[in-house]
Amino acid sequence: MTCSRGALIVLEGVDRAGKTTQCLKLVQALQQSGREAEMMRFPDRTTVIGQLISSYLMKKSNLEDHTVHLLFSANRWEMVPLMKQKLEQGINLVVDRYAFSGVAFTSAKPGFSLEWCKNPDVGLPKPDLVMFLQLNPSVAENRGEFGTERYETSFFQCTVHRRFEELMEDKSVNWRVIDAARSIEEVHKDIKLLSENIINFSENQPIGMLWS
Ligand code: ADP
Ligand code: 2DT
Repeated sequence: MTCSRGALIVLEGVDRAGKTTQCLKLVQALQQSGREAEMMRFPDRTTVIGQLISSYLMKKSNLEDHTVHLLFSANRWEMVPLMKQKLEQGINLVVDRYAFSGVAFTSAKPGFSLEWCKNPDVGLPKPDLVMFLQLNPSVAENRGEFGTERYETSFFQCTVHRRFEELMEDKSVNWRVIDAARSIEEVHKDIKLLSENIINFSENQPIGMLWS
């Protein structure tokens, strides 16, 4: 028996744009409507590579900038067999950050081009839909104090936001910009509708390869 595949749906955006809140709500809504759906997040801090990344983010260790970029990418590649298996089983994957965060954050550091940063992630399963939760970093700041992890400063977040905007110029990726300044429910309504549409559209399409 053939079964239609699940969709790969990614949420991106700067810190506190509401990605985690919306991923959780989307998975719940999809499940309630009878669809199979699971959430994933990157970095996945549970693996050996993820623990190296987590220690770096918590400033418990220092890693050279190219090295940590490649570790973030490796942390995605190590999940690819599982992701493909789930998608082929018809499970929709809702992913909190993906390669786009990888590129936006590293290329916000001096001396890193978008092109160099994209390379290690070329060929990853291509998301059927990437929703960018658009929120002015100054509004995001009002959603609570920054934490103590690396990258959690307004200056860095503003540069990351600009890099995301450059990435969104690439029309080979199915980007949708969501106004994340509205209420949680209003944002959710848009995300749910776009997701349901892409799930129906993708079910008989092959899984694509990112940036290739
Ligand atoms: P992210 O995963 O993008 O960092 P979170 O989902 O963790 O963001 O949300 C960050 C904070 O902002 C949380 O306290 C959350 O409850 C709050 N929040 C999320 N979405 C909204 C919204 N639309 N309006 C106001 N506050 C929000
Ligand atoms: P959270 O776990 O709170 O989302 O923070 N990052 C993420 C990178 O620098 N490169 C990547 O490839 C990814 C996926 C964004 C994780 C932090 O790590 C950054 C914030």
